[in-house]
Amino acid sequence: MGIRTIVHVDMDAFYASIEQLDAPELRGKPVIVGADPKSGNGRGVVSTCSYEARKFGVRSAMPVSQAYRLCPEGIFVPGRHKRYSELSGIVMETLSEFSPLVEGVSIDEAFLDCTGTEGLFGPAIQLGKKIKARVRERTGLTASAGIAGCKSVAKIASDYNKPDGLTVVPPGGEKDFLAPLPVERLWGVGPKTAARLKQLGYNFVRDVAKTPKEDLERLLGRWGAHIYELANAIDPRPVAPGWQRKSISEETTFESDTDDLKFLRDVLTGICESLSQKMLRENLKGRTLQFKIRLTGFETFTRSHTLPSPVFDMHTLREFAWDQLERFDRKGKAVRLIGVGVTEFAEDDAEPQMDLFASVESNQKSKGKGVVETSEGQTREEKGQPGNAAPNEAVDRLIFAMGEKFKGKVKRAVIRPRGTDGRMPRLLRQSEHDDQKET
Ligand code: TTP
Ligand code: MG
Ligand code: MG
Repeated sequence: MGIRTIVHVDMDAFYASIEQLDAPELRGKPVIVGADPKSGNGRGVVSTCSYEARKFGVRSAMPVSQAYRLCPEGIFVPGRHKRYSELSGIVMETLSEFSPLVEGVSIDEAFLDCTGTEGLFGPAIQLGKKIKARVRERTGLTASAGIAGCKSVAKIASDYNKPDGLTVVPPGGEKDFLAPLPVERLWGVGPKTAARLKQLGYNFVRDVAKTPKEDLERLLGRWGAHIYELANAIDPRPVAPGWQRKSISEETTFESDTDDLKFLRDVLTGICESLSQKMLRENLKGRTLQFKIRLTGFETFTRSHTLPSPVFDMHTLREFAWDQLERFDRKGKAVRLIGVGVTEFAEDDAEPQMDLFASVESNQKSKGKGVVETSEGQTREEKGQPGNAAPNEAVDRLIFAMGEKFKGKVKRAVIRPRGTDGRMPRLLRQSEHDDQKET
């Protein structure tokens, strides 16, 4: 592979900057996006905060109560996810002006392969300046960019001089750039691996880089080889275009810790319903289900389970979540947070075997405005296998489609095999879906 020009762009304090963009009175102030701090008694976590708030030590994922203690004068705001994804879309669109190879890695960051664009945009430093200026022009927000010959170094470079930074690592300069950085800066080295490395006497990237690969493998197992390569700026991974969400999840932090099993199950049901609708909207199906639980004292556990084929239906999610909740040994402790997630997205490979015919009653019935009759415009055909997960998916799809159509609650969805007579169709599931809900 020849020398590449890989750019990594990451927006600065993304959610908080958007809040400051939309409300000028927040500019220059410590803005903290996340759960309601409730005068220090709030129970959720911080999503992110403005750089003004970071001076006080506030960070992403910190409990809001702690953020409140560190920064009582902070302006706490709840998140507006629709607005954030809208701007994320504009950012990604803007980046695609610079290369057809743009890989979104999260809501606020992307890789671009700009190899061979010197003629158009000039040398790397000019390219970086142009990208940042264009993002600013189109969104009013600042981004930081890193440019290097591979993804892992570009990623570290974009973070090197935040906010509003631009760091260009010249071809061949990658190892020198990485050498003095602490090991935790390596992309993919989490807190646990970093602690282990330090325990073994590897504090800086240079310490890892000069150790023979075999020694690292012996000390760290399979990870050893990977870490050796990262430290030596060996990363041939291509920029894979397309925005690819890698996981989706939802969680709830309780007002006060609870051990009420019925309540916990109800909360899980709500989470699974909402997750399933989101997955449907984004056309996602995942093979690995995750359950997260946080107990009194902030101890957090996750459990995951991989299925033979990908799912998104709320029944499967709920069955999994309820089962995990029941099995989890809390050692008598109450629950502070629970959540469910799905990863390992994949195409569905189940064979559809039977056409199903569907009809829906909307909530207009309950308002006395009459039932939505099953007729051309109000039915949808779904494919599925009776008795398996598929009909559930079909019902979820249907409720979603009807919810969009009637702009409100869909009270009931019914599915019956196509071609049966006009008698009352078999009811597979009842559901309330409020489509106005912020997702
Ligand atoms: P990041 O890019 O990690 O952080 P950031 O953009 O807020 O700040 P930085 O300048 O350091 O890049 O994450 C992007 C957004 O994702 C962030 O604005 C909010 C959201 N997020 C969470 O909701 N929870 C988290 O724990 C993290 C890390 C991010
Ligand atoms: Mg960011
Ligand atoms: Mg980011």
